[in-house]
Amino acid sequence: MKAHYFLIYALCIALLLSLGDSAATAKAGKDGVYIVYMGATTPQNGASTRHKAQLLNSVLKLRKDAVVRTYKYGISGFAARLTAAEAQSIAKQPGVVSVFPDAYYQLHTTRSWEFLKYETGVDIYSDPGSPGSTSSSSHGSDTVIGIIDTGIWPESKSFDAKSSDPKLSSWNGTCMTAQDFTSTSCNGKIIGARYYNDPEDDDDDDYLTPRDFVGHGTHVASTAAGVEVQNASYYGLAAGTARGGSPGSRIAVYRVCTPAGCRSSSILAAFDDAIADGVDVLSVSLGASSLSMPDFKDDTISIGAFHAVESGITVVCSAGNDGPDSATVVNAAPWILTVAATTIDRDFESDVVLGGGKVVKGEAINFSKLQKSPVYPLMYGKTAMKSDASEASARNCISGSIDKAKINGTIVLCESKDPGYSLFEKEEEVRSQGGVGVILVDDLTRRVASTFKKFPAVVMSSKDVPEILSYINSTKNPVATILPTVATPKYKPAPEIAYFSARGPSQNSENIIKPDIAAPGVNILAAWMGNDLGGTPEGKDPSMFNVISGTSMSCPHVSGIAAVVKSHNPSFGPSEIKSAIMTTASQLNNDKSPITTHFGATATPFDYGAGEMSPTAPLQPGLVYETTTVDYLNFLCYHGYNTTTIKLIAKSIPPNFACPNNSTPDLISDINYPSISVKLGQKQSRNITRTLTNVATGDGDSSTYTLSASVGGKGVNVHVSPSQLKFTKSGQKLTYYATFSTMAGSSAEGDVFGSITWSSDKFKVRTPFVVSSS
Ligand SMILES: *[C@@H]1O[C@H](CO)[C@@H](O)[C@H](O)[C@H]1NC(C)=O
Ligand SMILES: *[C@@H]1O[C@H](CO)[C@@H](O)[C@H](O)[C@H]1NC(C)=O
Ligand SMILES: *[C@@H]1O[C@H](CO)[C@@H](O)[C@H](O)[C@H]1NC(C)=O
Ligand SMILES: *[C@@H]1O[C@H](CO)[C@@H](O)[C@H](O)[C@H]1NC(C)=O
Ligand SMILES: *[C@@H]1O[C@H](CO)[C@@H](O)[C@H](O)[C@H]1NC(C)=O
Ligand SMILES: *[C@@H]1O[C@H](CO)[C@@H](O)[C@H](O)[C@H]1NC(C)=O
Ligand SMILES: *[C@@H]1O[C@H](CO)[C@@H](O)[C@H](O)[C@H]1NC(C)=O
Ligand SMILES: CC(=O)N[C@H]1CO[C@H](CO)[C@@H](O)[C@@H]1O
Repeated sequence: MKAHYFLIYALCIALLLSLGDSAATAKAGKDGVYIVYMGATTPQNGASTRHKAQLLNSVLKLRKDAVVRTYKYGISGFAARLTAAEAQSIAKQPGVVSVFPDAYYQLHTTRSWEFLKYETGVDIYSDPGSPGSTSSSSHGSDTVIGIIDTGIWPESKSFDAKSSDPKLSSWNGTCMTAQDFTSTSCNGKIIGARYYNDPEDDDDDDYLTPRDFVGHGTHVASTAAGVEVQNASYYGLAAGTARGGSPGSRIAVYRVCTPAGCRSSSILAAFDDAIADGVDVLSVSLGASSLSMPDFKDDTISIGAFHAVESGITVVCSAGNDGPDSATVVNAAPWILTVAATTIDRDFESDVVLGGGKVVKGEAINFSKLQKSPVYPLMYGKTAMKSDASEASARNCISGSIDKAKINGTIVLCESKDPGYSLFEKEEEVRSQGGVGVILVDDLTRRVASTFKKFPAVVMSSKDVPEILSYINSTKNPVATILPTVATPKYKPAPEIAYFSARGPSQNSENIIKPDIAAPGVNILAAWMGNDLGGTPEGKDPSMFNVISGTSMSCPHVSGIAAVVKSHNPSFGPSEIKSAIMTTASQLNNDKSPITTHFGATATPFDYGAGEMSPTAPLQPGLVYETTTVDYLNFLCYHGYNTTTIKLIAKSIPPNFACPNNSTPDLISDINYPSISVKLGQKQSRNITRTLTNVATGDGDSSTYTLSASVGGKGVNVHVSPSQLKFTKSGQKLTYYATFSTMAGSSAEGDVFGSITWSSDKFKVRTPFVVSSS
């Protein structure tokens, strides 16, 4: 043991010396797997290839099994077991952009990964039918959607192949097989499958397969590209036809997560492979935590997405579930299409009937067998207090606070004044102490169906509690029952921003609005795995569909539509597809009122970007904002990277490219992005440039667009010039200027939102903006 350590120490010194860097000192950071990112693979650039070979050699000399992964197709670099000191030393070598520890990224379901593990399952999805229902299933068969996730359950009906599907000549991927995943699992609908082992998980051997042992990846894949399946339901609930946003698209699976988590080194390998395989769209429903948000060059999703987008792949990512706090959005690089989550017009209603017949509405999914008439004693948690517990804990039904003798056979009402405890812990307390049902109070999750399976549980808003309490007070023997869950359609208002959906502005760059777009992510019904790991209720067979929530679920809705847009407009690159989806979004709900947040406030671009995605309008956007690779490189300049670093990152770069000498984050506002974020600060005004490209063909190609601009707050003015854009042919570009200024005499405070809309007789092209004065 000692000798072994000594050897490593000696080699470590040798490395430091051979790399010629005696100044390197170990900063905070642990020994472990590090990702060494070396920018783009540029075969024409001999220096980069040579640097990588030299570095790999010196790392292999350290420990012969040090290198756990190499990136080579679209991304240059490797992942290796290193000490913190070695990692620091490597970071200073020529050709290296960044070195950062391999980390676990989280799936963006509303329940934490820990909970999924603990409960083995459930609680994710929505209705793939709703947004894509207008796209013809014959379309999109020429597109491939790559899913970077937990794998797939290939036997699901959602992935049935059609014999008419032609072979895709452009496809360069592979189908990695395993004992439980044979070559027939790649059936023409699923055309690629890869898996990545976890370099630091010893139990990983069970997961050397593309098969899904979590359910999340199957759900995401079927939402993006599932074929039509009739009679889909979750044990009879939400019954209907399930289909993905682009039912004709092929699916390529990149299984980077195991039940232990999703390794960022694996995620980067999946991006690298997907670039070589030839996918059109990548759907990524996971990300780093908003609490430890890495910068762009230390985040494998940001890095992988940059190279994918440079290769023409549209990358769609979930915004994260750390809302509703401000500045929680992740996956916020400008080359990513970042997706927030909204509710759909379906409620999973489970009502409480009080003695006397009064009905109080709640929400949940449960599988118990209570009678329909209110015959069960109803008790307030406080009344069931154990003698040694505090009143506050009993009111909230916190573990150990409820007296078994008091609640036998009763339904218990538990408040939620203690956010430290989950609804499931409270349900567990009542269930384990002999209650027959539980009424939980939670204003946030009221519209998000929690699945309690075996136990009658219902979640309701705090505004309904006084009614129940006064009923309990008014009678000597209060009784109640909990009714079966029914899925009620046409719920209004919808959409609404889901409480958990992560909010802008981005911590990394306030001068780009994030998220970009919103899509359904609450109570989504989609395919599930056919084993018992997914939380099968007692006494039931596994359901091949499940209802779960999260930005994980909204992301593939957008991925599906991105594939349909690509199929209809093969010449569109990722930025045109993004622009088409953003400029055609809607800001109204099914009451024809402005979409609101969960709390009833009018939603802003920091909640939903450009708005709720339209499933059809993006197919013909009229005009688009093109954002080029050079725009993204300028973004990196303004963000603070230097020319040397940026030249490593880009695959193709104009020979004379240099960061402007006056690079500041303020200049980011001028990047040709489909939304506008301006910081006025002490400045009186700021003049922004945008360029639109005419992509209409046929008789729409010669159109005049007229301007309308609106400002939703006080103290800020916007002046746009010119006020008309006259396009005479397809492909033509025209520029406009928008000048934002503070109004004389008024002091604008905080953020002022608004929009600039260009309308022709056929198309409407809307661009949201935010002006922040602080
Ligand atoms: C759907 O379910 C209903 C009732 O369970 C049944 O009558 C019908 O045949 C089913 N349809 C299909 C296509 O399976
Ligand atoms: C196809 O994939 C292989 C590796 O899997 C790669 O070497 C090759 O460059 C890829 N071809 C294209 C056209 O990307
Ligand atoms: C709970 O009530 C049932 C009958 O309703 C009874 O059989 C059981 O013994 C009671 N348990 C306790 C712990 O009081
Ligand atoms: C119920 O009665 C208790 C006292 O018995 C009182 O503190 C409480 O405010 C009453 N609640 C309602 C909703 O009337
Ligand atoms: C560019 O930035 C990198 C990383 O911050 C730094 O190591 C390098 O010295 C810089 N190069 C120049 C020319 O400033
Ligand atoms: C930046 O400044 C240097 C000298 O300080 C000058 O040589 C160079 O041309 C400038 N570059 C740009 C893009 O203005
Ligand atoms: C904004 O900038 C453009 C180009 O520099 C210029 O033509 C235009 O007059 C400016 N507008 C205002 C109001 O300053
Ligand atoms: C979906 C489902 O099975 N819901 C059940 C919820 O609980 C009631 C009884 O309280 C059952 O009747 C429902 O079937």
